[in-house]
Amino acid sequence: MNYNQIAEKLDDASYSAQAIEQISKNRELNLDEAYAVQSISLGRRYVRGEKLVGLKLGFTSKAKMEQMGVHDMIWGRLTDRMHYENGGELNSNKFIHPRAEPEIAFRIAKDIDQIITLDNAAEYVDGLAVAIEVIDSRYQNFKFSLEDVVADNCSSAGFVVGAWYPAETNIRNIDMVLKFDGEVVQSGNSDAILGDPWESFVAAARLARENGEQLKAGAIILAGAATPATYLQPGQKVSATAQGLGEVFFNVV
Ligand code: OOG
Ligand code: MG
Repeated sequence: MNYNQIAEKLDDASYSAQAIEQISKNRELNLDEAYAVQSISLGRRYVRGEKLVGLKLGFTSKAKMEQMGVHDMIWGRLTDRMHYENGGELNSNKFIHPRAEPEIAFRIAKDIDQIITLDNAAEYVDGLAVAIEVIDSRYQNFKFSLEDVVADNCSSAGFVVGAWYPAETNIRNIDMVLKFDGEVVQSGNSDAILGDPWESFVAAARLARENGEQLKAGAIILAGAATPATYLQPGQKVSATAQGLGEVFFNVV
């Protein structure tokens, strides 16, 4: 299989919500090749009219790396079709085996036109929010190598963002909780995310620049989950809170 064929296979799996065998079972991809496949598969979404709205980082916490058995940070692309309203419904038929994880979202204030460091990062952010990411690996049993998951756009499938708070709001060392029907299913602290979620923002800006993705005003960055992810079931109310950032939720139907 060439890159186009792999991208098509992954995109079809996502579109039809049908799991496929891990690419690595039949074809070795290195990391650069896996990102090339991701980029081609996103191209198919753009052709269908989807718009790039931001980037997400993955495996920025030990909790996530250990849950999934991988060892490195990854990044993927978010489109408008993956965005769900706070308080809205998520149709489980559109997913294979969705999981939820609590996240912190950044909203970009102005086009990023220089190298971002911890010192200038806040200038480029006009909103911070608690978010829930819905991940849905296109691979059977939610199992993959690092290259598999990168080719699969890092399992990106959905995201819901809470109310935006000012960029000055503290997001360091805050408690983060994921609840199903009001019961805590995951809890952690934002310092699990690279020691400081702002480091994720800096990393996302660097990765975007290195990969020719322009981060424009209004774009959203997901910093990566602070806790492992949990499988969703129809009928659940899924909510997340982050200390000082309020709550975000959706209902699974
Ligand atoms: C890959 C996505 C990882 C995160 O926040 O660490 C991720 C996966 O676990 O399927 O989104
Ligand atoms: Mg995530």
